[in-house]
Amino acid sequence: MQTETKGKSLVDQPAWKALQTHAEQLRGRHLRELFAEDASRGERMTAEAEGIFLDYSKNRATDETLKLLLELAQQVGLRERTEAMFKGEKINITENRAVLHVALRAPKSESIVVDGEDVVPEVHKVLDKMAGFAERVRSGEWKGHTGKRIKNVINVGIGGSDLGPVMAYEALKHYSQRDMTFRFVSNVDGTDFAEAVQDLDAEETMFLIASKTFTTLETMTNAHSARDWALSKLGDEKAVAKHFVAISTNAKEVAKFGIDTENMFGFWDWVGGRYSMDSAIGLSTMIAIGPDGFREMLAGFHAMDVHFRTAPLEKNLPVLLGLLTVWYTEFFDAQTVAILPYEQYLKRFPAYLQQLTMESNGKHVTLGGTKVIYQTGPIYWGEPGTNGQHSFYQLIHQGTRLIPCDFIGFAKTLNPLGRHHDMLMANVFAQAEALAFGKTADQVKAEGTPDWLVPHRVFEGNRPSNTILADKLTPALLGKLVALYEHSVFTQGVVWNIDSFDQWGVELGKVLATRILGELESKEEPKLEHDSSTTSLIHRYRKNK
Ligand code: G6Q
Repeated sequence: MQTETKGKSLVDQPAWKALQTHAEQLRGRHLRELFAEDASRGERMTAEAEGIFLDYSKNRATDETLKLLLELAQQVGLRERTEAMFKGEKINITENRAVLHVALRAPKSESIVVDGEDVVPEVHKVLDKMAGFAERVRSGEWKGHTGKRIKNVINVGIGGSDLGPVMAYEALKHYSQRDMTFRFVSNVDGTDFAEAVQDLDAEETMFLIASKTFTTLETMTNAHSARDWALSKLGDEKAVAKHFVAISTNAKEVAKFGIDTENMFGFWDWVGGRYSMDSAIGLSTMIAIGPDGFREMLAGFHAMDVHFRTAPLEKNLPVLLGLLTVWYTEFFDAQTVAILPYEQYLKRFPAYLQQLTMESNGKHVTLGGTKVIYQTGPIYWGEPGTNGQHSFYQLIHQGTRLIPCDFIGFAKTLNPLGRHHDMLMANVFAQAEALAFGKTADQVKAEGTPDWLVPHRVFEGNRPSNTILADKLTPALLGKLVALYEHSVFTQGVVWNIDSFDQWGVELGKVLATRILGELESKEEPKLEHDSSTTSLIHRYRKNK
């Protein structure tokens, strides 16, 4: 088992030490100076691949910073660890699993062997089965129990079995079959299910029960409520076969639920939940945009995989993004990263990234099990622009915290409407500029501001951001964008020497509530053995429910 990266703790790597010293020197420097000293900075500190352009010049970093960060990547063995992932080695050591979301988008011609078996043909077999099914639903050939066409698709899942599908559906709505309705039920709060079905006709509704384990409390509860709802309207057990399909790795539980395993779409234990939107978990996406669109998305993912695996580190988009995140997290005490898409269709992208990044890198021990002595995964958050500008940007501009931002924008809109798109994009550029350069007291005074008001109107600037630009939002582009962040997260995890692919914190939540549920539901007064706070909350709830 690997303990510390190449036998050394991160903080003992020569590049880490050099970065510490370098960060001290750079801390007092302003982006205004860095730009003034170097006229080519804005053009030079950029990278482009697969139609994604990254301007990282507005970061508090110099060529020296990048050089040291890239050295660090080499010293921690980023390349070797990347190869280990792509080759199917069991890099998720706490679960003894390979980490092969890259196999989900590998072309048929590739071969990736896990436990002596090439997984690529299996991947394509499932994709073909999904495609056949999606076509039948989209064309109306697949009929509900009473012979009506399926018009409504409801994905029932949570976490990785929900956030990816919702995000992708919203992102690619423009390409979706518009005479169908897609909804997503995740919360065990009955309101989520009740609202999702309240205006739907059960005869025209299909449920996709998406759960890798098929044991997740929330999903199973919602799935049973869906079954009860459908059967109460359709009145026949046989209806399940026409209105329910399962996406899971657990055929036994699927059959127990009453879904014919013919109507089950499988995946594998080497696909982590938060890395599964391009597996069968993406069935709702495929029904929405069609198999061709889905394959375009996979091709986009794959193009970014190849870029990540082969492009030189200094031109490698995920590597650059990942290393800059490490830079701020470790040396500038940044605690969060704001994801700011200026594209309405990406409205669920920040929520999706929250799981991808925080479930992956929210870890406090190294692969070897020792407590880290540095910070790991930052908090990711965000909202689409320009809405955020009228709410939390105030704190990013003038608050006391350093919040690196990723702006995401497109040259073309999918909905041209007067001047809207130019206005939207003007805001991207203006915000990034204002954050970097700010407004000095002299500038504020020159505007005729009274002295007492000047400090309030000063913008310090020197607040870092990346700007990510692409042509327009397509299925392929979405695949590239998601893979960009997946591999950025991987890069960060390799530097921090943590297992980015387990989630013991989530597992804990899965068992904790069960005991209390019994106590809330028991007819007799339960004997409670909690702390005094939990005990009194349970008593209060039992009294008032
Ligand atoms: C993701 C996590 C977690 C998982 C959900 C749903 O990486 O493991 O978010 O996706 O808990 O799990 P099931 O798909 O097994 O229902």
